Amino acid sequence: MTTSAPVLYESKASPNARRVRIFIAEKGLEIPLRAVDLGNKEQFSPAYKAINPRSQVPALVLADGTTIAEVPAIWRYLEEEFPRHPLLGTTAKTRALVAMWERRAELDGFAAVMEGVRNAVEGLKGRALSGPHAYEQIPELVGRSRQRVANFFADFDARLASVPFVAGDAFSAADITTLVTVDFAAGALKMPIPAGHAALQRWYDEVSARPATKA
Ligand SMILES: N[C@@H](CCC(=O)N[C@@H](CS)C(=O)NCC(=O)O)C(=O)O
Repeated sequence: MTTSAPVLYESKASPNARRVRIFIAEKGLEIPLRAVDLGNKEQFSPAYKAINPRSQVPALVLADGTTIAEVPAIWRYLEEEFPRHPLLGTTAKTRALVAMWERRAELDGFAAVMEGVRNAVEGLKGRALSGPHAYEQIPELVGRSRQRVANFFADFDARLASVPFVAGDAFSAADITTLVTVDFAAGALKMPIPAGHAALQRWYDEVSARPATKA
C-alpha cells in the first residue's frame, strides 16, 4: 500500500494507541489517523492484516508502504524524522534514562494493568494476550495484577518524590507511558492513585493538564 504521508492506524479503545497519539501531539505533528474497530474485530480483517499481520494497533504506515508497529519503534521513527520537541532524551545519558524509566513504566505498570484486564474481561475470553495467537484467560492472574499495580504506584510515588518528571528534569516518553498507565488502571481496574501517594498525585495533576494528553 502506498500513501502520501505517514498514517497512524489506531483505536480510541487502545491505550497503546494513546501512547502514540500523545507523543504526536506533544511534538506538534499532524499525522492522519485511521480508526480500526477493535470491538468489531476489524484487526483480524484481511485488509488490516495486510497492514499489520500481528492484528494489533497502533501501526504507522509510511509513504512507501512500510508498516512500523510496536509503540517504542513508532516513537523512535517519529523522533528521528521530526527531532523538534524531543521526547526520547537529547544526550547519551538522558536517552538512556528515558529508555530505562519508560521500560519500567511499561513492564511494571502498563503490562501489569493489561494482565488484569485481559484475564478478567468477558469479551476477551480466548484473547488473554493481543496478537496473532489465541490464549485462554487465567483468572488467578487478576489478583497478582492488582498487587503489581499497587507496587507500581508505590515505586513511582517514591521516584517522583525526588524528580519533577519520571526520567528526571524534562517531560519525556516515560511520562507518557506512566500517565496512560495511571488512567488505564483507574478506568479499567478501578484502581486510582491511592490516597497518600502525594508525589505521584502532584506529578499526575501537572502532566494530565498538558493539552496533548487529550489526544
Ligand atoms: N507491543 C505492542 C502491543 C500492541 C497491542 O497490544 N495493542 C492492542 C490494543 S492496546 C491491540 O491491538 N489489541 C487487539 C486485540 O486485542 O485483538 C505495541 O507496543 O504496540
